[in-house]
Amino acid sequence: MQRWIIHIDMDAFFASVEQRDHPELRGCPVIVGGVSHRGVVATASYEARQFGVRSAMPIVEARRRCPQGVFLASDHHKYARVSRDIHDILQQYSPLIEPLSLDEAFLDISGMEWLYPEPVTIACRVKEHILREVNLIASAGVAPNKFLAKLASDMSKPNGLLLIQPGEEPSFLEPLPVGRLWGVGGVTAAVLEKYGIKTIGQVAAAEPALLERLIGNGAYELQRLARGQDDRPVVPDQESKSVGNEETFEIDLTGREAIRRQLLALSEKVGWRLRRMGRMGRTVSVKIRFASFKTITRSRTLPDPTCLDEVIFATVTALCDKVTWGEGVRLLGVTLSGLTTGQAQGSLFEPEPDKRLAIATAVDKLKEKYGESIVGRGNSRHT
Ligand code: TTP
Ligand code: MG
Repeated sequence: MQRWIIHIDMDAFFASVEQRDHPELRGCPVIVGGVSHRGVVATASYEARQFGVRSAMPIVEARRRCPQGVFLASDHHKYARVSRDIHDILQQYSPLIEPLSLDEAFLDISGMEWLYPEPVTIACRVKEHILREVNLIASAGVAPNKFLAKLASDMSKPNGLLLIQPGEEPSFLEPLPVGRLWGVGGVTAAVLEKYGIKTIGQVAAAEPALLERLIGNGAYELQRLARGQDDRPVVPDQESKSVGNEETFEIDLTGREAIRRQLLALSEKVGWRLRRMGRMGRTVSVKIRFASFKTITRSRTLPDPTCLDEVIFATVTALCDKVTWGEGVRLLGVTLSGLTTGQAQGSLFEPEPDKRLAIATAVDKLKEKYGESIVGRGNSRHT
C-alpha cells in the first residue's frame, strides 16, 4: 500500500487568530509576543514579515524594524482553544493524527482511497474545512512520508498546498540547502558546508564514511532523509477522548430514507476509524442540526464498548426514533466517546462480536485494497 502523509501547519498562527478576532487588524503588520521591553516575538503576520520581523526576535528589534506594527501580548488560552477546534476537524479526516504543536499536525491517510479519490483532495478539503469552521488559513503538504510532507507545507506557505509524488523526491530535494533537512541546524550545516556539502543532493551523493566522520551517528539517517526516505510512523495522540464525524449538507435533507442513509455512512466512518485506531467506544451520540439551526444531541451508553458499524448504527437509529423530524436537516453527526484501548470483543456468554470484528476488519482491508465499491453495502455513500 502506498503511504500518504499530510502535514498541516497554520499560517502565522497566533497573529492570524488576532486578525480574525479583530477585523480592523487584517492587512496590518501584527506582532504577537511578550510585549515587555525584554520580550521576544512569538510570531509575526505575513505583513510584518515584510519588514524583516521574525519569531524569537527581541521585541525591541521588531519595533525598530517595524515601528508602525501592532504589538499584542499572546493569549495562550485562546490559541489552545482554537488548536482544539482545528484538531477536531482533522480527526474527521484520519484516525491517525500526530499533533506536533498547537498549530501543526501529521495525518496518515494511507489506504483511504475508498473514502476520497486522491490524497491531495483530502488536503484540499481539510484546508477548506478549517477556513469554513475556524476562519483561519492552513498550509498543507502531501507526500509519501513525514519529512517530505512537512517540507512541502513549509515551502508552499502562505495559503499553500504542495504535493510531492512518489518518484519526485530526488528532483525536489536535490537543489535545496542542507538546512532544509530535518535535524540539521546552523552548527551541522556549517560543518557540512565547510566540506563543500551545501545541498541536499550533495548529502545524498556523499561518501557515507565522510558523512559519518563529519556528523557521527546520525549520518546514515541523514543520508536516507536526503534521498527522500523516511519510515517514521505517524504516532497518534492516544489521549483523544472521542471519535466523531459530521457532515453539513449542501441541500437540507428531507425524508427518512435520505437521513437514514447519511447516518449509516457516518456510523461506518466512525466504526472504521475506531478499528484503525485499535479502540472502541461506549457512548454513542447523534447530533442533528435542523434548517432553522436548532441543534439537538442525543446519547446512549452501551453495556459494552464497540467499534462495529452495525452496533453503532443500530444505536443511532434507536436514538433517532424519538426525534421529531419537523423540518429539513442541515447537519448530522455521529460520535463515540468513553473510548477504551484494545478491541477484545465478546465474552464467554457472547462470543459472537469477536467474529463480527474479524469480518469487519477483513472488509476494511478489502476496501483499502480494492475500493469501497467492491464491498460496499450498497445503501450508504461516502463522499
Ligand atoms: P510556526 O508554525 O513555526 O509559525 P507560524 O504559524 O506563526 O507561521 P508560519 O507557520 O506561517 O510560518 O509556529 C506556530 C506558533 O507557535 C506561532 O504562531 C507562535 C508560536 N511560536 C512561538 O511562540 N515562538 C517561536 O519561536 C515560534 C517559532 C513559534
Ligand atoms: Mg504555523
